[in-house]
Amino acid sequence: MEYFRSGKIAYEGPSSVNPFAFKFYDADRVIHGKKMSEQLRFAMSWWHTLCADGTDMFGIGTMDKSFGAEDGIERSIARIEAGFELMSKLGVEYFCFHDKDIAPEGKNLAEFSENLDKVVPVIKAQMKKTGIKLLWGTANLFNHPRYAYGAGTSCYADIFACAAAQIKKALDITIELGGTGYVFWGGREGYDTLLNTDMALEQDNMARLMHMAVDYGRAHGFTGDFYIEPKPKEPTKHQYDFDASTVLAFLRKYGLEKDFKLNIEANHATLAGHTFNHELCVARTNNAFGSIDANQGDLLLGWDTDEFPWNVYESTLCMLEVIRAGGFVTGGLNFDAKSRRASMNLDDILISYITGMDTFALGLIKAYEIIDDGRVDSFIADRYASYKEGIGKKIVDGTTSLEELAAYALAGNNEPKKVSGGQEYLENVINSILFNGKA
Ligand code: XLS
Ligand code: CA
Ligand code: CA
Repeated sequence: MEYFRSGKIAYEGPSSVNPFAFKFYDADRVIHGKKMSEQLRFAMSWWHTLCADGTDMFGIGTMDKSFGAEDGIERSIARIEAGFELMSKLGVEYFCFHDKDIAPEGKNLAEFSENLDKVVPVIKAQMKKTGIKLLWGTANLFNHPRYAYGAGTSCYADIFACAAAQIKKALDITIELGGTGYVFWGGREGYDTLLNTDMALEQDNMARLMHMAVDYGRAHGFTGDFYIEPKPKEPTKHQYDFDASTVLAFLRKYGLEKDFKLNIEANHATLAGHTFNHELCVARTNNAFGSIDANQGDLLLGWDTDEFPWNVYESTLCMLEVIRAGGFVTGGLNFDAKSRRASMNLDDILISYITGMDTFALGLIKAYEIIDDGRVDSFIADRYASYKEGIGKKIVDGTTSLEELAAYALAGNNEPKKVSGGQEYLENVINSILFNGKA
């Protein structure tokens, strides 16, 4: 049975008008010594793609995600078939899942666990058949009413234990399926009012849970990375994992920095009042760059819209950071994105992925062009050249003091430098590269 009516999506080049073809993503094209597919490591998000039906605060679902099957295990299995068909047709080589996406929750945690045991072998067989791999797994610790006050940060120890049980199982599955990452996104790990919240205990407990996950994972053969995915708000007013810097401080406070890296999501960066590339740069310069949830928000809306990315400026600046970080190791570009509620057909899903993949393929091509062009990097190098010699070198080498610097400045080296910061020049350079007609 086939769910998606298109055949395998082919690369047809920038002049193609076929919506079911890639214009820029050419999986086997080698750029800077490595295939595009190996550099981009695209992943499908199970939840948005196979489960979300367009339900929002104001209305019921608009999309049929039953895949012709009754609710229950049969539907989970139909979703597996549809998901692997979609990934194979698109040439998406990885997927990401929450426990709750792949099996029905049943009446209680024990039944959920049994249901998971029924579907995991089916996923494994499809992985073997298609060669598609698991990028990362996670536990959904935010949907069930038991997690209304948080999971690892719940005020109730029994609920903390439920979270631990779900994490253990999701880690078992991640290991079983050979996943290279395990994500903590703190869905309800935050608070709405400090009037009822013991912030210190909640954060200590969250760290305790993460340490237990690391100990368990490492003892059971998980060699990949644990990731924290920052997000500033939604669903709680104040999420503990606010942004990359906040998460780094947390990891270091609790001695978790060796096992954890960051999973940066574009839409979460903008919700935190940052650019996407700011968050990536913070991760990279702290040796904590791990993976990316590729999507985009709408700057006119203050919430997490999880749109498929089509902004090539953003994808270019993102890929520039990824290249500077040395590329993905365990991570990849997971499309944590959904077609709009009014884009309700299965064709829309295909077109959404094609657009997202092309956007990042073009971003990769253009990021390398910016590097090869050299004007941006040499501008930055010139701008900081005073730290390469003389007093600047002494500052960088740590061989000077406040007294020496004061004497240096008072001796007359204190005039403002009327040198342009060059922002408009550099923006001009970026546009000239983006629109040079090469791709
Ligand atoms: C929600 C998050 C979530 C995580 C995984 O905003 O993006 O989907 O990526 O739990
Ligand atoms: Ca995400
Ligand atoms: Ca999101």
